[in-house]
Amino acid sequence: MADIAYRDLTDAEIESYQAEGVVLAKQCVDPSWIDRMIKAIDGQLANPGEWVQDTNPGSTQGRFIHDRYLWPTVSDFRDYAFDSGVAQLAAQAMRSNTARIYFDHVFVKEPNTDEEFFWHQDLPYWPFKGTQICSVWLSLTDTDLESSGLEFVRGSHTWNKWYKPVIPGGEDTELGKWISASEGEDIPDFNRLRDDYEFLTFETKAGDAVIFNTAIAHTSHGNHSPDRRRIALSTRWLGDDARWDPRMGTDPIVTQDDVCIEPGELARDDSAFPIVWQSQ
Ligand SMILES: O=C(O)CCC(=O)C(=O)O
Repeated sequence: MADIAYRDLTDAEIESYQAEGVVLAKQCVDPSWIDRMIKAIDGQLANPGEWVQDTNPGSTQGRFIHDRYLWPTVSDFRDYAFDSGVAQLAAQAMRSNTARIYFDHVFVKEPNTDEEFFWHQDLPYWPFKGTQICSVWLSLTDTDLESSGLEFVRGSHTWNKWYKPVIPGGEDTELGKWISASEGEDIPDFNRLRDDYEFLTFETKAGDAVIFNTAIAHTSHGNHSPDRRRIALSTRWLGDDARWDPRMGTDPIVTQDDVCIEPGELARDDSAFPIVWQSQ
């Protein structure tokens, strides 16, 4: 366990994460990770993994790509997950004694990409239950709302809501059909409910992280910049109270066949979900 944070979260940042469900943590990895991971991501786009989704393969404009679960097989992603210090930040935000890696997720929106990421919570897609589960979304390029920064419904992680996962446009795919088998209520179109809820959005510089609870409703808008790429690397973390819960429709990257724990047990499978950081 080599994970030593570039910096700690402050008490105020931890408090914000807990109350709002999300916090912007400015400059929280060594700057050398930025170029290294952009190169690794470009390598990944040229040679995509098993789980890639790509709206416009090969183009440098109008293209939204996401790829995930890279740390088990690609050394740069493994090094980032284990050595950049983001596990410690996740544990601090969650007030957890441990942070186990679940998966990593690359999101690239090339210039002039209209695709929005629909409103969603992450937890209904994942085979876990618990309150100490989060993402550390690292901005590798600068973002604002125009260039596809993230947007959140403030405090929605506390609503005790379970919104059904969807893959818009992907309903006919194997994965889309499987995901549509999930439980839950339809998520409201928060874009039409601007007066009824409070929203949070952040301008980020490369090296800033947005850390958010897996139950918070969030989206990303299009990248309307004519020339700026939007590149982010999100890592997904399990804290002390995360329990294995492989329901119908959850993400098939890790299934019951891949773990040595039973449904309902704490996610203490050191091989599938290794501990990257723990308190002394
Ligand atoms: O970066 C994006 O476009 C979407 C990010 C997101 O939804 C997530 O990390 O859960």
